[in-house]
Amino acid sequence: MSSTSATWTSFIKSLASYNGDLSSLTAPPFILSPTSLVEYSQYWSEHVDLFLAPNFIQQEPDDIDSVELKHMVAVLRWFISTLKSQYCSRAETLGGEKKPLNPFLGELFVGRWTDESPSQSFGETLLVSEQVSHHPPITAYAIQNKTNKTTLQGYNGIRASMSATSLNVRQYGHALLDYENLNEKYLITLPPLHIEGILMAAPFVELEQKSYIQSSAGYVAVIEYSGRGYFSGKSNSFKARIFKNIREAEDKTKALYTVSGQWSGVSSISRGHTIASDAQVFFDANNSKPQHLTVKPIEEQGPLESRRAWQKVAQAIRANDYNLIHEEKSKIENEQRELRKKEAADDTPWKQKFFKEIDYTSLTEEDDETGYIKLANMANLSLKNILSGSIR
Ligand code: 0T9
Repeated sequence: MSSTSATWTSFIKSLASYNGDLSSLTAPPFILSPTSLVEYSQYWSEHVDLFLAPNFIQQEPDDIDSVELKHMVAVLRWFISTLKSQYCSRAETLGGEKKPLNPFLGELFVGRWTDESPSQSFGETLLVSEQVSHHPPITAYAIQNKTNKTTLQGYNGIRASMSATSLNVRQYGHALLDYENLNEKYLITLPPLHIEGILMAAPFVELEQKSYIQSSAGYVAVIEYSGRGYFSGKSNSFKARIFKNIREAEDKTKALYTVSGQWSGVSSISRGHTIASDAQVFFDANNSKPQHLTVKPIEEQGPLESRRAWQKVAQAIRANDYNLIHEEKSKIENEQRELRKKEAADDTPWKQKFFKEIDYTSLTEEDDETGYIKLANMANLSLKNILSGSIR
């Protein structure tokens, strides 16, 4: 620790002026991850069964709940199941949160989840993730299951600022989930977070405040996050409430369902606004292993594909070879600089391969084919300030 503590101290100082643009952060090698941020989109679908679950829900004659409400509960369960992958997987595989590789413009990550269902009713689920902006870093992604006409698409950016002991991160962007067979869409907002343990060189993520899931059927889930010493005293805690609509959400006693527990562990669900003593298990992250996607072997990947492009840097990181990391990174950065220069000279600006940018501020609810504006309005969320959870 002693030899690293000096570099760590200077790294913490550089964090003080960090704004979310990864290229401005020079971190000591032991905190570097060999994985690019463009890969993080895969965390949305490591529980494919839960992602597709709403498609397989049957309405029974004696059901109290509408089928749309049952879908909402299933979507919330899927969302909660994504959180451990999203926010704990580096801690689990690398021993702590690490600084991801900063994706270059146009960097791609593609992969697929094979059908592991006993009935073979899932079919394949595909992921394509593309770095659509470099300054600041923005990743766009789509996860699609054609068999069940289920698609998740979204984009992610961050804004960061350092406080005395932690790095505070706001995510901007949103995800849209479309169950075409059910004729239902869901808008998902992204929770703010902070990185704790920085002073001890043992960083980890804690989620905070709120995020929302708005269903096109009206139902809305409000998810509140808390860490150690807040309402349960445990890290990675949350409380989620499902309401008939956003108006009802002003009064917590109107909750149709309440879910409470740890998103990285066990949570329970009860009907109504309190957790009853006979509450059912909602999701148990310890008992539900993530299904990792499969990616082509590196030799078969194209030059823009993340693992191929970063292969040498990743090897250098694994070997802890500081000079080599720097050398290999510089090659990529210089190549990118040349490309931008050439594009400027030829007047042929870079174009996204898989995604198109939509200016929602110039669209009306009717013109917007994505359904985003309608859902954002239903949830009372501001369109301009897409920072998650910001009520207009
Ligand atoms: C979208 C997710 C996001 C990306 C990461 C903040 C962070 C980069 C963004 C928000 C995913 O869907 C979910 C998970 C983790 C987020 C990362 C955690 C993290 O620490 C990094 C930042 C940029 C750093 O690497 C700072 C250095 C760090 C090691 C702390 C000292």
